[in-house]
Amino acid sequence: MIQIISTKPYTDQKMGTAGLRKKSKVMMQEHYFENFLQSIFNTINPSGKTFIVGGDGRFYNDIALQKLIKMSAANNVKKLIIGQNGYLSTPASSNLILKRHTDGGFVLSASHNPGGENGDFGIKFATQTGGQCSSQVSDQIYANTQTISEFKIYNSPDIDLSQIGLYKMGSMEIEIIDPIVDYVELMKEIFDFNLIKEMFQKGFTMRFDAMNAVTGPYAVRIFEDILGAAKGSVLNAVPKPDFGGLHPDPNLVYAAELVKIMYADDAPDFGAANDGDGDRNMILGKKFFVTPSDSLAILTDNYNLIPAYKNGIYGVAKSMATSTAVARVAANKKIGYYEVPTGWKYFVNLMDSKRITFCGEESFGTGSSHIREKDGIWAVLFWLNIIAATGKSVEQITLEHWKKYGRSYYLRFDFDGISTDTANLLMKDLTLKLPSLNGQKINCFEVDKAETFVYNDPVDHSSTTNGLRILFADGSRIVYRLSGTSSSGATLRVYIERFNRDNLQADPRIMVDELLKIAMDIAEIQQRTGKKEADVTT
Ligand code: G16
Repeated sequence: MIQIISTKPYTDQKMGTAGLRKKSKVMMQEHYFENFLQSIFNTINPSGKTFIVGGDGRFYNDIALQKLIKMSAANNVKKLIIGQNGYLSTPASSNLILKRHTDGGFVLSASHNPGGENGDFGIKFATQTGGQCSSQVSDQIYANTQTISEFKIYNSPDIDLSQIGLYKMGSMEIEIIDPIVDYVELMKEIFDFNLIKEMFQKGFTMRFDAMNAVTGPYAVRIFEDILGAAKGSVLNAVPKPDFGGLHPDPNLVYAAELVKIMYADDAPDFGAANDGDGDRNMILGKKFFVTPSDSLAILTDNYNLIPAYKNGIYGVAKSMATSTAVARVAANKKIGYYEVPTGWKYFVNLMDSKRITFCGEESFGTGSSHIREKDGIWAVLFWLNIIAATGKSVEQITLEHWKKYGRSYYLRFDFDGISTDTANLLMKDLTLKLPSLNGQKINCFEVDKAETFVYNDPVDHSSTTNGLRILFADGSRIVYRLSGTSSSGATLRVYIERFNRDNLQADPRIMVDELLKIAMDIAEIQQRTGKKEADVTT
């Protein structure tokens, strides 16, 4: 029953920030998916192991899942635990890896990238930690893709994934499970569901935009069925292979329907959105947006309001590019504080070694050590729990936070679709230029430090470089990075932060404008890319 099929390597199967992400049509090339999966198997030896499997329901999920099942059977995997209909959000998958003590898992998703035949497809591979594999492992997998000559696949009809139950393919067991139930149980252990329920009974209103992606069924079950939010509070609740044409990235640009509702005069009390695979979140109040960096700081400052954290938290971490708002909270609370490269995988060692409980990133990700991935619905429930416990609005909570700690005005500017060569040369030249900026005064900003960011992991002692940063004496910062999640070409990200202790309600765009000009000049962005301004600002 096991077929051994000859194949030839593809040269472009290097994982980025979070797994392998490509255009769907690239992924659909002959043996492309099979080569990559067999390379993972060749690296980790899956014999006798158990994996959690699911996806965000995007185009090609159904076909890729059947390939994954058949290749697992042929590679002697002991058992696959699969979400019904192939659905599992990234956080639900991480939870199951830990809860069922499996050897890892696969989520078929390109996360916040658009789906469909002309969109993107991806594969996230997690280890038994519940977090995505380390760069060392992904380097080995990539090396394997460069020499692969054959893959193994079981010759068998497709498995029907619509029915919960136990099945077999050869000697491999297949368990099809409800993708939601274990996740709901976990959320109930963390948050005060009764308190939130009472708030909805008293007339509190919310909208959650699932963006036609995987969190729809989770959100309907939790917010509407269990907590009692009004029916219809969850928008775009049915996962669709092309996300109904939406770009499932929960930010002010792409979650346009929700933003329109939340900025209307009759806006509900609370708004939130999640991305394709449910690990990102955006938080909105009435005509009010909370940046992900501020959200991390506010959640950390209010940990004592949440049942699971009320006895204390270990510490907090952020990606370097994320604003420094949470650093001030950590200093005030006297808890550990860490800055890591972009990529949730860098938080895993810190969580496993109990150095941190919370972590977050500017890219709309927040989470805690309840799992080893960022968690969109967790962040929404955290906010609902704070609102229920304090009786304050999103805006009030945020304004009070700024009054206590000052405000980091923060925006990210993305320059998309640059040729890889242009982007790499820009970063290389900028790296060489940075030391000459040290101590210089640019307009009214004095450069304190200009450097390549180097992260030395305190647990496994690995060293990673990620991005360039210019730190100014007044606490402002400019950070440059190339995205590791583009499916083609390069995206240059420029992150600007300007700290202010007193002027708390200005327009962020105006506040960061001068620094943006400085950032564009220093990196010669217009001369090198032809772009006068960013394609997307978040
Ligand atoms: C992934 C990673 C995040 C990262 C984000 C953006 O998120 O898990 O850690 O912040 O990509 O990365 P980049 O700036 O390199 O594009 P997701 O939600 O896409 O899996």
